[in-house]
Amino acid sequence: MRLVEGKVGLILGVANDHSIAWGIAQALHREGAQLGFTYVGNAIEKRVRPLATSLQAELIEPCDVGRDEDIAALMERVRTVYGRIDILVHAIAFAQREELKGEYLETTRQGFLTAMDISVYSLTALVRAARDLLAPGASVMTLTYHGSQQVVPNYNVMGVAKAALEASVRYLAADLGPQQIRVNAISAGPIRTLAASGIAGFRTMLDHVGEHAPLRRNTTIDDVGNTALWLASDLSSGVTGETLYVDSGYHIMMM
Ligand code: 0WD
Repeated sequence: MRLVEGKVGLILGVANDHSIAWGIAQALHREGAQLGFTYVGNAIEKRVRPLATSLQAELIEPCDVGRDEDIAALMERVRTVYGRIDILVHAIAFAQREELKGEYLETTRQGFLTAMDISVYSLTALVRAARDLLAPGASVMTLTYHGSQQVVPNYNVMGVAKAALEASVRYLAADLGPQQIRVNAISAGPIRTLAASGIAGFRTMLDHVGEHAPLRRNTTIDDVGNTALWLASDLSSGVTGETLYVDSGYHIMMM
């Protein structure tokens, strides 16, 4: 019996084959999950469709998580195609490029609200809309980064957003626990993806972590995928409201 055999997973946040969500999708597929995918915009659709099709996805739908009507339409499709959700993966974040360099102090109101809306509120919006589709035993997960806890140069408003995201995970876990639905975050080490390329000095960060992390290497999307698989499976049945680090141990280091 494979680890997530027969479970239905909905994955938001595959942009290409470097995406963390793609590492998660591959691990879930390998262990028997049926997967649905979303994309935002035509350029991303061109990349997501072939990837999703290669994993026999029955559902490939557009969804801009900044739009409630998109989220509602997505959940109606999920209801028709699968009738339930066992695994919900939120691997989405967005901040304007100009917010991801220089001083946090220079964050604009609009930049702050956009980062919060797309990177934080979207998880709550999705879970709200999916509430009656989430089956008992379901696992919801999101992706975060240690810039939520300590100051990482240039991460700025996204660090503030990730702190709010991690708090949202705890509140959602408390709300949904009585229905036996679990909500957790994976705090990944830096990985070279489309989203990461927007952060000033990302290359330097990657090199530093690779040299100084306890495991002396950077995190891969397979590392994250395998932890996500554990969170999605019943092996983690007692774990909710947690932020799990998958970062080669980097966050335990000081000097
Ligand atoms: O180092 C890293 N790459 C880390 C990423 C370390 C720790 C955490 N993370 C987080 C990110 O903050 C994000 O929450 O992992 C999550 C996934 O990010 P990723 O895999 O690094 O990046 P990417 O492959 O770019 O996927 C994120 C996608 C978007 O890509 P682009 O680059 O086009 O913005 O999120 C999606 C989009 O596909 N996205 C949206 N989806 C729906 N509605 C929206 C939106 N409004 N905006 C962005």
